[in-house]
Amino acid sequence: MTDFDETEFEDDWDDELPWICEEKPWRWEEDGLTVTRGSSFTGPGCHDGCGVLMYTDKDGKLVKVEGDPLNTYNQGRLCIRCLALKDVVNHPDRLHYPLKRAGERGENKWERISWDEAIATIAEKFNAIKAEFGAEAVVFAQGTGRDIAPYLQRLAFSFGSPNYVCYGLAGNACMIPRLSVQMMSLTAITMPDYSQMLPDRYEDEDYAIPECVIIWGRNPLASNADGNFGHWCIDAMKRGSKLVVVDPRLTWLAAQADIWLQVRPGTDAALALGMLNIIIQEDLFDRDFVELWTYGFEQLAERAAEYPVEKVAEITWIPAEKILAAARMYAKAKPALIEWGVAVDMTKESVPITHAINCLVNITGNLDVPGGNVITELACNVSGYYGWGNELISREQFEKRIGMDKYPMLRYGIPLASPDEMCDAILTDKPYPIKAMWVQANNPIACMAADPKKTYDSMKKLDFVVVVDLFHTPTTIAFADIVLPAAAFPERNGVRAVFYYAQCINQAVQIGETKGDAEICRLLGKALNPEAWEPYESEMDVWDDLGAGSGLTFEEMRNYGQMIHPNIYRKYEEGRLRAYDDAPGFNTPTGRAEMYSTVMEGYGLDPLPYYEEPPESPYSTPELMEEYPLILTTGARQVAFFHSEHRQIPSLRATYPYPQIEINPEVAKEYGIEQGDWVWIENSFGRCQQKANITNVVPKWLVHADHGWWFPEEEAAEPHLFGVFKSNVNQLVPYNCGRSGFGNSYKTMICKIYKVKEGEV
Ligand SMILES: Nc1nc2c(c(=O)[nH]1)N[C@H]1C(S)=C(S)[C@@H](COP(=O)(O)OP(=O)(O)OC[C@H]3O[C@@H](n4cnc5c(=O)[nH]c(N)nc54)[C@H](O)[C@@H]3O)O[C@H]1N2
Ligand SMILES: Nc1nc2c(c(=O)[nH]1)N[C@H]1C(S)=C(S)[C@@H](COP(=O)(O)OP(=O)(O)OC[C@H]3O[C@@H](n4cnc5c(=O)[nH]c(N)nc54)[C@H](O)[C@@H]3O)O[C@H]1N2
Ligand code: SF4
Ligand SMILES: [Mo]
Repeated sequence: MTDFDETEFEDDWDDELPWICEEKPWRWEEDGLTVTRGSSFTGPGCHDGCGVLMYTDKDGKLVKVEGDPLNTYNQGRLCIRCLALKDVVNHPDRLHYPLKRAGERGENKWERISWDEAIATIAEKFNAIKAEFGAEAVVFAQGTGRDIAPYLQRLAFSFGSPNYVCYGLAGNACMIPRLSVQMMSLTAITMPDYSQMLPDRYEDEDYAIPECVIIWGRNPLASNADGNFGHWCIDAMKRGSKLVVVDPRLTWLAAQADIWLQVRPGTDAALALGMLNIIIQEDLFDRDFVELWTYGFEQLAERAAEYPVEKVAEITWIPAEKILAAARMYAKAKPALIEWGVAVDMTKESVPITHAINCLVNITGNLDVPGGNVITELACNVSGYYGWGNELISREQFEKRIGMDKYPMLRYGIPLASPDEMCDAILTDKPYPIKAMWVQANNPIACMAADPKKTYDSMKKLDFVVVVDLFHTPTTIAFADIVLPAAAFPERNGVRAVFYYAQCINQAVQIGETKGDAEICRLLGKALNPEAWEPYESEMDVWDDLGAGSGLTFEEMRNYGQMIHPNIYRKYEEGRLRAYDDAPGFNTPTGRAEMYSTVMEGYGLDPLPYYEEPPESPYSTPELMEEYPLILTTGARQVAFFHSEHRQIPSLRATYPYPQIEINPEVAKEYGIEQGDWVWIENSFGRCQQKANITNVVPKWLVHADHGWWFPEEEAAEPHLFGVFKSNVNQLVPYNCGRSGFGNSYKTMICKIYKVKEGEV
């Protein structure tokens, strides 16, 4: 971008660095429509804050959404879910008013109530439970990362409950394993550098295009995950980056890759250790970086030597020559980046995978260099952001957080309670009774939870449940005593303030009485603990506070559309990473990037990466493989849907009408299954039905099944619950986290398949 001027603002986060931004109007008239510039953070769900232009007509109705060409993040591009946004906002099934249950739970009978009555009733119930059982008996649950996290934690802590959780996400197996390893070994968070922190993007003189990109257990074109716009990797490829893809399925990117490593699910740690070994043995590592900035190289080299390439080929089912070629390509490329996805979290022993991949970045000196894996300046503060309200809870209450005694790593990364332990705690009343749950943007039984029937039993046992959502879901119908209508992003104001980035979310429309999640938390917070929420008299006070790092109020920030905090590379050289002094290095106990983690060692965990077979596999349970001969991976993202959302949006559903299981043509033939047949997928934990999609995307030994399916067009009331248990593949996935407390086998199960008989559909 050429027209990007730098404007200086006072800056709380780092007063040396002015934010980079450019004045642009946030609202104007065009061809009889009003255009509102904003950011797309969330609902409906997505991890990204793409710049959008929202067009409303004279009746105030959203009629069109386009990508904002002036936004450097997506540069005008949008995917189909944002293009279909008006269909979400205007959908007739949207929740418009607060509802109180009128019949028994599960009957789907509701009575409209006012916001005042809803908030007063919830506060009264929560306070009564607190008086009898303690504040910890009320759990505050969210789904995947949206912008709820800071408010929800603040709400929980101001009430006195330490139990803030992603309910049902067994082993916290999304992002938390990756984050916590980085917090322990770097005390910082990295992200692949596609120039997103530079105003002129790829053309910026400070940037270097990665010579090699490794996409590891991620499908960015569909997922745009974790604040990374998916097409950035294509931007890099167009500018010459070579591509390595680590994926058991032949994704579109795998088909374009220079090297495709078709890994057996769950064996990624062995692959990473094998690559480390090759790079060390062949002297391809960055000796200077290793000597100056890392800790534990000798021990790591010794551990990696236990993974010679032939052994790794046997474990991963990837030919040895491909592993050698990939390790050499990555190590010789300067710079190179690794973009990792949730697949590395979704095996039982996930922490050693993320640890090993981090070590690859470290030993090749690709840490915090242009075009490598960069530490984002604000990411150093990210725990501060997520820690909003930390001061409101007493140490004594905090220590009651479910699972923290058993899994001390729950203190690192984004600290949440253990979903596995929480489910058991509710069912057993141990270590103490749990009585109520506030469920905000979370659809556990349809999507997030392993073992959805056990999760269902746990939620049914609760005395009082509130669900905040855009639509009725199986979760609202089955459990809610009160349902609150949440606003989609065009219906509210807000600030997306993550990592290096701050951007205003501007309200374009009003739908019924929906409210934004922050506002809902603020209203309940005020009712539960007026003193703690005293500084926030209105929603605007929250946004002024969250954007305060820029020195601007929300109204002022609006005129800048998007504000980028400039990035300085190699922060460890300048003492920018240390909490208590300005010494060079990292904020770890050794002051170095720890490949041998002294923190993990302190917790009695293996301080080095290692490989362990998934609990169900051809090698750990050969006897079970006789009955369940196929490896099952699940939940690869589809562009049309965000998890369990969007099934009721006709334009999106038309592109993907049913849940599908991908089956290799030879396997389908062997089982007499034809394209479009309904198929049972079954293992020792349970079964579900999906439609056969016969495709060479999967090899003969693997099937892939969709996650998050329910059928909004079907009967809502119990026992049907929109058919939530018909196609839910998590019935085949148990709660079974790794020894760190993190990781679960969502993507590494085994199964058999057989045709559904007539009458069983
Ligand atoms: N088998 C299998 N299961 C998986 C996965 C997998 O790969 N395989 N992936 C797992 C992962 S990584 C995750 S993170 C979970 C996700 O699990 P969830 O987060 O529970 O799933 P979602 O469907 O995204 O969202 C839940 C609800 O939030 C509502 N919602 C959306 N936006 C908003 C908002 O802004 N405010 C409010 N109040 N509500 C909103 C939606 O309408 C939806 O009903 O699923 C997990 N489940
Ligand atoms: N459209 C859309 N976007 C989303 C979401 C959504 O539901 N829909 N969900 C959001 C959320 S919460 C998350 S966590 C992210 C996740 O997004 P990603 O990190 O991209 O993860 P997935 O799409 O689940 O899986 C990525 C790839 O991992 C492969 N894979 C499966 N098992 C393994 C394995 O054992 N090892 C390796 N190396 N690869 C494996 C799959 O074949 C798949 O192609 O997406 C986010 N973005
Ligand atoms: S990645 Fe796609 S769905 Fe997500 S905000 Fe951007 S355009 Fe919208
Ligand atoms: Mo996730």
